[in-house]
Amino acid sequence: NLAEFKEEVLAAYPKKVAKKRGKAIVYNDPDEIPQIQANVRTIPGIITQRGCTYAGCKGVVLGPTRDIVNITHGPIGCGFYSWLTRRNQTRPDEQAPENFIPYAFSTDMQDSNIVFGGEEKLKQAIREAYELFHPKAIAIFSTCPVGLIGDDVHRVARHMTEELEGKVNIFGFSCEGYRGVSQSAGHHIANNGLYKNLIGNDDSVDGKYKFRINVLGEYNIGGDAFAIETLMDKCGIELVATMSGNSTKKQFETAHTADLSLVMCHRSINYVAEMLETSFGIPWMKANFIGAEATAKTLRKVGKYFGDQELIDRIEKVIAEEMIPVKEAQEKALEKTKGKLAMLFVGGSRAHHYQELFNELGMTTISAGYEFGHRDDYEGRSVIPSIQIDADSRNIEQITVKEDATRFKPRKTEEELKALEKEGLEFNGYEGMMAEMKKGTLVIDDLSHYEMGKLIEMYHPDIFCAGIKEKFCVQKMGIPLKQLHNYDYGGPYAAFEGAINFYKDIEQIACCSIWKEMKAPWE
Ligand code: ICS
Repeated sequence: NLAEFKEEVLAAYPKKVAKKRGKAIVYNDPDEIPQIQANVRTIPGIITQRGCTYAGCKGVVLGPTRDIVNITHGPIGCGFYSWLTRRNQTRPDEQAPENFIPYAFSTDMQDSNIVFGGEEKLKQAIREAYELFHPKAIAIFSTCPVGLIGDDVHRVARHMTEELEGKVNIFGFSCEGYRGVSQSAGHHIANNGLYKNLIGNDDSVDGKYKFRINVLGEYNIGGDAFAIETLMDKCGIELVATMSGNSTKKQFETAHTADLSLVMCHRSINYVAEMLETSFGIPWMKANFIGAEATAKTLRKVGKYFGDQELIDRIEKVIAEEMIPVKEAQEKALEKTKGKLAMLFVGGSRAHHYQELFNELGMTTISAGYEFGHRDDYEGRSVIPSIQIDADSRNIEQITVKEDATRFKPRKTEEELKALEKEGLEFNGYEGMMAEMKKGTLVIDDLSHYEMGKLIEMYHPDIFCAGIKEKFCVQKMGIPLKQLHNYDYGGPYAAFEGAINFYKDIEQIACCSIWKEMKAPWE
């Protein structure tokens, strides 16, 4: 009985904490979506799943790009812990043979740099990186101490651009860990930086197909972007830019030449989708490649958008072919997975997207939540006007984006967009997690470690999805944990190919009888 959870958990908290946490623990009703508290500061002392603003900017958004040298200005730990733990993959090619992803570039700040300033050390790091690698671009990421002591990474970027005679594009990010309440602030800061420093720098158009799209909010974890690239190629659709899985500097710079943006992870990159529309006239649609049905639906949306019969036929053919092995794998897994229960507490979009895959496995998600999602990620984009802007959000730069004087070109007229909407396409919108969860399920934002333990103790799900910080605590309680950040060692899980991988992996993990033998050390 899920209804007992909230009362029992809140009873253990001090009064003030209970009041605040109470607003973040909500019973769902898809027909009358309740309001949830989200994107507010974590209560000090509570063990949160969240990461920091630096992680969102450097690790998440810029990290997966292979030919930009990303220098962390800060103590070595920040660079080390954002160094490939997310398993974002890349595949160098002739266009961009460089691959800096395996490196962890850091200024390795010491006590003396904190006392006397670290700008000189940063300049030296940039000189060294330039001499060694001659990269096309260098990005600098600020960590907490940089903001606290007042090092100016933007001044250093300007200085070094001059010193290196403009031969390399150098830019900085004020993404100090504490700048926002979570990594979500880092996404926003990164998006602003992409727009100011890269997007639109290169007007060249090449490629083999005439239907040209961007996939935004896809980071190639475990090879997801590879699976999407292969699928697009089969359909005859050009991927101009993926942001930022398996991406290159050039992809960012030419993204404005695409004719449609598909937005996968809205949370991390919606700002870029909007900027591309405002500046260059590229419409955007929410998309999802997690789940076979969702993938088919997304492809059909693209076909409808371009309205080309040849493309539509080709897409249908691909879907029909791909669905054969998908159905086979699904039926096999379903024998064991049907009726099992899942809980998902992940980031800002996967806790929602992965419910699709669990549905395909006949499993029910009885409780889910984001670490750092905003209310619209839960309740749907239509709530945005009613979200109160607080001091923490105001702390993040809002850049003004205008129509590009020469390159703004609406890809569809108002009438064409209206007609497409009539046919069922939705632009600039999306539903949140709650619309797709059952009535009475538990939605919890910024789940605390204590609440996680209670969920498991009270409801014994068959699988718990979260990250490395939770993994072994949960498994010691006898419940298998699947990491949905880096996929443990698995993946890809996107597109048709990924769905098959996921069915197999979940069947193995959630239906393995060994978990019943597990006893916690105190049992
Ligand atoms: Fe988006 Mo981990 Fe993405 Fe999401 Fe984001 Fe992070 Fe990862 Fe998670 C992410 S960008 S790193 S889909 S690839 S910050 S898994 S919101 S928390 S659910």
